[in-house]
Amino acid sequence: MKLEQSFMDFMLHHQERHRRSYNFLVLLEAVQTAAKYIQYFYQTGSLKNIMCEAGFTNVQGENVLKMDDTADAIVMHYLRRSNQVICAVSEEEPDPVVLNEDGGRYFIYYDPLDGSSNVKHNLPVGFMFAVAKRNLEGPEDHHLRKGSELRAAGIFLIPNGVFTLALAETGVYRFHLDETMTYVIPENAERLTKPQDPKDWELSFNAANRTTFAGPVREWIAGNEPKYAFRYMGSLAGDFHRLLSNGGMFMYPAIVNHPRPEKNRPKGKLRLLYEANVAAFIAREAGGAAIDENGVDILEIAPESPHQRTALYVGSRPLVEDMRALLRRT
Ligand code: AHM
Ligand code: MG
Repeated sequence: MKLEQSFMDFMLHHQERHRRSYNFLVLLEAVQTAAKYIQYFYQTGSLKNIMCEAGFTNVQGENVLKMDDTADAIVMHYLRRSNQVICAVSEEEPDPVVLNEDGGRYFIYYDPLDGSSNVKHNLPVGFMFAVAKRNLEGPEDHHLRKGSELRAAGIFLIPNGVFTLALAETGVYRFHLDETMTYVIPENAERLTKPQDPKDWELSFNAANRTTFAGPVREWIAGNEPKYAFRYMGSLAGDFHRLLSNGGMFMYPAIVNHPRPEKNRPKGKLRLLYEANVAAFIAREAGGAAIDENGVDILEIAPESPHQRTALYVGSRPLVEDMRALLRRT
């Protein structure tokens, strides 16, 4: 009988090897417990009639689904119970939520259910999160942290039961849910940091928006599109998941040429703290890169507000650098 290594066993040994605290372990235990509940509710969501709209909008003016609300309540509950979190920023909460002001050690930024348009079809969505540590040396300043200060970021792909975790200066690991709802790391796990073969690279963006992109981006697409396969699921969590294995580039550029100017999104669509930073941090640990519309590293953007948006180009370094050169030329 072959028994795989569980996620908690992996983390315990990782923390001990690097002489790190168990607090982080407790936090991740809360995060993975929340992910399993989201998984369960998502799998049976159509039967519970929670895959539909909740009847209100969030702080960003988007229609909230009952499932969004359920997922957020689950995550917040387990984060609060963990006692490890000083403050949490959620896509579904208007303001950062203070959970354990005195005893908490971590900041967490999360999107409990990324890829809303997939929900009513039961297609893949993601619970995405990023973790930064409080200032242990001096008084806590409560500032939103830059991506370069993150200690970890991860994506639970739901309902597929796959969990990708990047740990600072350590690498990227992938876990799968087994028969007992335990995340395990298969013995023959694929290495996500290996250089990918350019013949497998894929491009991923919403092709319906292509005429609305800035000139350099359209130029890049025209020159590169024929060379690669094209895949788009409409969920960053799912699309980025593919790229981690195959390589290539996911992009959600700024929308600047929409025929209806009110539909322009000069700052992009995706949120910096709990979408772009999560992908950018994982990409960095896997050897890739991520930039915004000005060619600035996503991880170097100093956040000014919890729900700030950014354009995003993330994936294999040669493609991202190529795009950076074009964006910087203008
Ligand atoms: P959400 O957080 O409301 O689900 O929106 C974010 C999602 C990303 O997962 C995805 O990459 C993008 O929005 C898809 O947008 P579009 O439907 O415009 O292609
Ligand atoms: Mg989202």
